[in-house]
Amino acid sequence: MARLAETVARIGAQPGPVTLTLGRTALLIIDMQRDFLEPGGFGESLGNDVGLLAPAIAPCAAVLEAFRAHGLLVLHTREGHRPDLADAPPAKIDRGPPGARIGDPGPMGRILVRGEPGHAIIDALAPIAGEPVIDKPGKGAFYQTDLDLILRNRGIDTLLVCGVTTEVCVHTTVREANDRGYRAVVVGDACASYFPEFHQVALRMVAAQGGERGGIFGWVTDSASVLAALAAGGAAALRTQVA
Ligand code: TIU
Repeated sequence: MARLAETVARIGAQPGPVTLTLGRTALLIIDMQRDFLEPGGFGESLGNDVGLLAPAIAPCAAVLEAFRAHGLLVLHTREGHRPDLADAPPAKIDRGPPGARIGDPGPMGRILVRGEPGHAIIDALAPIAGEPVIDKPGKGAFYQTDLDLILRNRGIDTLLVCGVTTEVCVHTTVREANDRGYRAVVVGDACASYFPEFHQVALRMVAAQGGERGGIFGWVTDSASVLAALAAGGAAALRTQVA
């Protein structure tokens, strides 16, 4: 009996379509936390307009819903630090303005500290049981985390990557994934940046220098293409089951 997990899907992407096995593919949602998306958190403390990240929420939610509906693996990351800040590099703490640095009290609790309200993933994308949440101290989701171990244990070879911000934590994670042998597919409209031009260029950088087998760091697609591919894959698996 054919299962969706064994189904091969083809997603329209740049620099060309990407073919993947659904059961070896995971959705990785990067840092969709209140601290980055809502006023009073880390993103705003760095001088950013957090409203610029809002357009990524609905596409992210749509892809998340489709992955859940198909029973595919979803993982979430959160950037943040231990309450004692023992894992926060002094250079990173010093970057913020006095009074609004990592660990300082803000409207959503201590800025970028685990367990505080601002550290939580926004309600619209809240993790559910069975979805690993990776707490990371840095920009990259592989740095000082057990993400690689979890992905290898699940037989994952391809990551669909959504989240914020495109050129910072999404890009760092995609680069780390690429060096570790994973295929990365960035869902462009499900990512956002405080700097729209950085968002655009970051996406172009992923798909540049590419050919039929992807760009230098992977592929760039959009949420509509992912939904279409999953719907077609689900239908194909069902047809094989019925036959
Ligand atoms: N500042 C900025 O654009 N991003 C970060 O600090 N972290 C993430 O991107 N998650």
